[in-house]
Amino acid sequence: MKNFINIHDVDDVDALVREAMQCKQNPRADHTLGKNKTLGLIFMNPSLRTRLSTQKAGLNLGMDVMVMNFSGEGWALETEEGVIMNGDKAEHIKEAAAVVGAYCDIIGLRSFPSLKDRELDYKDHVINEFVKYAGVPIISLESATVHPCQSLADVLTIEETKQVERPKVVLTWAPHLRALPQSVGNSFAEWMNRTDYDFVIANPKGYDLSKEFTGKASIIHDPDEAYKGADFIYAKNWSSYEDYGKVLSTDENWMVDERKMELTNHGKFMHCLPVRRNVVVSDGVIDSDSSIVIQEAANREFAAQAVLKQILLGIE
Ligand code: AN0
Ligand code: CP
Repeated sequence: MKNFINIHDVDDVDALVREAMQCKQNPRADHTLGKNKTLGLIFMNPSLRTRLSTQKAGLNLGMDVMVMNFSGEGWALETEEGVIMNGDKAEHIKEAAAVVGAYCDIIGLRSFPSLKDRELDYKDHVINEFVKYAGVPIISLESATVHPCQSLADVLTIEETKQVERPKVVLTWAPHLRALPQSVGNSFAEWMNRTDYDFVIANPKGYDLSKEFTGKASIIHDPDEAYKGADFIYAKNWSSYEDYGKVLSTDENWMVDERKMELTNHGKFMHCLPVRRNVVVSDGVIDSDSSIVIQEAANREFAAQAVLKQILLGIE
């Protein structure tokens, strides 16, 4: 594997999930593989899980790890071509990417969308500029459009938890006060399309994700209908793709609650975290035995490790 930007970088999802399971069984088994290799983790936005799990994964493989928050701590980056840089941006992304690449063997990068200009966001310009100018493999730690490290951990979590061969998995939109990216939903959908699960997306009208990511999923606008018989309820808020970046609804009927979970087949509750309690999910659900959010977050370490391992094997 050269880069890990989205699902198209993965030939065999099953094999990568099996790799992550092996990392989980013995995290230090390959602790010399990354010796004398440096992992740089660059964050343009906040993070708890991605930052710590990817750092831990690098350490498990014997890598040296450097982390930098660009927002607030780095120079403000200009990302457009050909501009006269006489405004508030001190450094161009071309130099920044090349310089980080000079210090690192692999770079992880988080860069959220603006949620203002759909066409620009969906070009995923910042991460693609890093791919172009850093000269080393790039791992997406959530870009403007997808969050593949999260999705790999999600598939791993479903695989180790499912009670039936072909579970019904429901990605449900849930309310939120702020405008959030579509990345987690997009990514989960495109990874689900590479599995054999019965995959359903439930969201209010006006919140359909791009077909580029939803693929063959059935899209339902009634939560009760979607929850029926579900083995997994995967909740996430996203702002509108159609009316780009807008919060069109905060309808609390879409919050994951005990009543709707009763409609499922003893369904498990999943969320990538961070989650707003009693907005996205009720205390009763997230504190119940059906919640597997901590297992899911813990699996981020092994998902990141499987990806790092594949990339390290490619650069040796
Ligand atoms: C981010 C998002 O929705 O993309 C990160 C999730 C992993 N969430 C928030 O900003 C709350
Ligand atoms: N799920 C996830 O990516 O969490 P962080 O934003 O805390 O990294």
